[in-house]
Amino acid sequence: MTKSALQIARAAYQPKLPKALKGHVKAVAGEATQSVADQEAIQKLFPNTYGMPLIKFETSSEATTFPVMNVGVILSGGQAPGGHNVISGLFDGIKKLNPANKLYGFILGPGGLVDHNYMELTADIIDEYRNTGGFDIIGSGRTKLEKVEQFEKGYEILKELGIKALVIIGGDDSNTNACVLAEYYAAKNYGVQVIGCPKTIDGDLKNDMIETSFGFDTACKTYSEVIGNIQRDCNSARKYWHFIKLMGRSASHIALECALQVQPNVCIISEEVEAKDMSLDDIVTYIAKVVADRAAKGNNFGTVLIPEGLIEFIPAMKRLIAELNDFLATNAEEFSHIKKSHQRDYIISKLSPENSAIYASLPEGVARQLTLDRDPHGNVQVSLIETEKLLSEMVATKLAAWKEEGKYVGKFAAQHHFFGYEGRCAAPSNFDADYCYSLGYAASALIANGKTGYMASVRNTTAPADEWIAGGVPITMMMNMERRNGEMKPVIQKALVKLDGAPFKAFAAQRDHWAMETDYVYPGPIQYFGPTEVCDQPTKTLQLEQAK
Ligand code: FBP
Repeated sequence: MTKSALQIARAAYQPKLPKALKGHVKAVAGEATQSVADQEAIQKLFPNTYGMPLIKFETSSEATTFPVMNVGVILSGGQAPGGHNVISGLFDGIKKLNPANKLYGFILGPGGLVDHNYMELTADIIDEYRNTGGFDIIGSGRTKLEKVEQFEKGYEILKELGIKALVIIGGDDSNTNACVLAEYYAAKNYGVQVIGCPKTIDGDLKNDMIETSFGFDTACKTYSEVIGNIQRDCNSARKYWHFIKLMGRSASHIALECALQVQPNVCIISEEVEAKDMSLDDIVTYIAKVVADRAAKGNNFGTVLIPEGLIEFIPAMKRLIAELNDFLATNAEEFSHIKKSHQRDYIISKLSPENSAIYASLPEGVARQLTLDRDPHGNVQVSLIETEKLLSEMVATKLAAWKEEGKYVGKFAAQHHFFGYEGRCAAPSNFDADYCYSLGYAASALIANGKTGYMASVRNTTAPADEWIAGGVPITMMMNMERRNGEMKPVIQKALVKLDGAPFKAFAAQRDHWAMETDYVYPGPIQYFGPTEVCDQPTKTLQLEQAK
């Protein structure tokens, strides 16, 4: 691998660990736990892993000897900065338990376990990847581990390699499946522990015990750097409105964090749109009003942040998409015979009056995306909808109408951006480098203590790393029952933006000021070397949530 100068210098960085994980470690059990909801149903489904206590690690004066055991690791789902450090923390942790322990990585996600596709991760390999972004050390994948046949196929290879513990690094769905697997292996007495680690740039795997998912910090800082650069460009040329869509499949944590970092003129929060039952037209009117008000002051420029998942949070759009899904599923044959040029009118004539009117109001390209691009289950691929273009086109139309009515005097020219993939494999910030290494190390301590069905946790993360609290949380504690594909399933509750939470309140208190004034903040690139206030700040979200 040809390395950049930063990669070479960064390889020497020694991630910080919480004090309790530095020497000999003992696990202290807390109170027994309960699931966040649906206790009876979850307990029934997880008789072997329900109700376990919270675990906190503390420094011990006694050294313990551990027998040799091999460990497996899987990276699951979308990439998030810091995954390599979870693996290096896990590697260093298990080698400290017993230098003869081996770590095996399953290739390209959970599929690697089922297909027996693996590699041993030796010290030389690990050293190549310390403090780097990406998941390329073993690759990732989105295969869902949920069927008994997959669990059994997995067990075959675990047994063959002498693997006694499996660490699954993933988001809410992957950790839900990790918990189901832990329960299955426990019920079968297979002697394989399963431990989860909280990953996703989306920031939606968090709760009272998991303060943040790893990767959120670096991804948001990367997006905020480029949004800041765009804002400076836009404040220099003063001729464009930039419509910027930000990744985050469902929750708006990324958009909100970026807004707190860069102070844009507009940021839409999907959870608020849903709570206020806003229509697409309400959102367009809100943006157009900011554009018109700024134009009245001679400012024909600005920035608009849009969360990726917005469309599905607009109640009326949700209803339209549901009707389209049903209609096209039952009338696929007839629809396939309609000439392309007549398809739009055909759909308009078939939908219910409310949905038909919304569909007719959509720009041609978006209407087409809603009827053409469907996933293998026949559903609209919402992430392919270019919401940033949809909104800017509709804002332009509204402004043109207002101009005719004499309500708007100004020029409107838009640029469009989508920031997502460029943040998922960035070199981890100091926060993510330390947090991930600590999570991996905590996972090794959970393994050493014979735990299964736990997620590694590191808390008190706005304090210096030395004071972080490492431990484990029973995954069943985070679960509730939700309807998935028509069936009630146990799943980890997804954390959406809380409208009564401190980060949203801080944003809502300032957004009117940011809309009218050009009060942009330019965060600049992530810094790895230098003053601690520049290099080690956690996200604004964490700082606001943890503020006492
Ligand atoms: P995870 O939840 O698996 O971490 O992935 C999150 C994410 O990055 C979303 O923000 C985005 O919508 C999605 O993955 C994109 O998925 P893909 O990489 O399959 O295009």
